[in-house]
Amino acid sequence: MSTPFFDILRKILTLLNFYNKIYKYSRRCKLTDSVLLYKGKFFKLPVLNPCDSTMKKTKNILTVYFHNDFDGIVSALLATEYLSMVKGYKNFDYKVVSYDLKPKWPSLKLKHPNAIVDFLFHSQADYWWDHHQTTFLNNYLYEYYEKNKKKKHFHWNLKYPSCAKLIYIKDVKSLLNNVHYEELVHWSDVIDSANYESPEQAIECKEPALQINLSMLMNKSPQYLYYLLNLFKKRPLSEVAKDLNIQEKFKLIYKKQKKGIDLFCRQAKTIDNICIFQTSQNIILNRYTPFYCFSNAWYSITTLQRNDMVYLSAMKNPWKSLGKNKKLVHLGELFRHFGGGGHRTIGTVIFKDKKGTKAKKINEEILGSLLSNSTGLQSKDSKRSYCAK
Ligand SMILES: [Mn+2]
Repeated sequence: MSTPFFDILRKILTLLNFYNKIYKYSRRCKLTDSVLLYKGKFFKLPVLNPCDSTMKKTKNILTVYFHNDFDGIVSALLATEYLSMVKGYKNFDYKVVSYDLKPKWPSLKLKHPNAIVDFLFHSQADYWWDHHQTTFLNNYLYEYYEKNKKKKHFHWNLKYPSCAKLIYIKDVKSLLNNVHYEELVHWSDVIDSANYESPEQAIECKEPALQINLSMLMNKSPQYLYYLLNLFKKRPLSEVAKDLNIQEKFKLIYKKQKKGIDLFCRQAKTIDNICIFQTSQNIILNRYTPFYCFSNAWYSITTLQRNDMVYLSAMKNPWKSLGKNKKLVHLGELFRHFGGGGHRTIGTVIFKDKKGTKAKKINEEILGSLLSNSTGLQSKDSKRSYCAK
């Protein structure tokens, strides 16, 4: 049956169907998307907008993921040097990473090309350098590293005190012998492995590198770390440390640290060369304060009470060897019994404790354990070395 009426009706229906398809498709596409109608179907076309002209440029930008500390910054700088001199990259973007990222790090999508320095291994890494033992978050990542380490530029070596040293020795030293970089690497080693000559060096921060490092306690924003990276690139540390922005932060944190030292010195006690300190005051305490105040102490036990929370830690004096007959207490293991952890020479535990009864009990047990491992070998009790000054 073909009358003009039905012909018109069919055309109207086809048109309506057509507009309906366009409407439905446009809901799925962004307004800027180009659409091609072919054999009654719609196809999305590759976007050709102004962004496209920058596509080629962005491809050449290498993203450097670096750890948010002194070693991380120097590592980023040295990796940049290698990647530009050897691999020909000209443009770099920097992303600061911290251990807060740990839970989501393995599944995080990284930009390519990239380099990761002084931080956890990632299966999408193009270039990677690290010196941490705990760098592989799961077995799959370790196996992936083992399989690809020869094909890709992956460097993992635990013997280096800093990642900066690893990059410098493996990839940079042969390209340029730069006194300025040697200085940066030296201080990365000292800071990252806490290898200070004395408690005075660690606390008083007379060296430029240590002042810069302390300033980061005030500000660890990506902007500030990137600011430091740029300064490290251009000037020696003695000049960088004079920067007013850095000095302002350093002086502020140094003043707060000094208050902590004074309180510590007034209130801490020693029992058989074990230095004990407890406070509920809101202070900043440098971890080496006990051995700055009591240089003869073997160990320190520190309890900080903030509101309901207790931060309890113990540390071995890194500048004092215990002698042949003394058994070193593995503090990390000891603290594991109380739900904490740590390394051989430092143990920490954080818990909720309103009345302080739990803190008291743990304190006693730790003290008991340290004392029983050093009985009969105590030297004269510690004197207040700092307060005497
Ligand atoms: Mn490091």
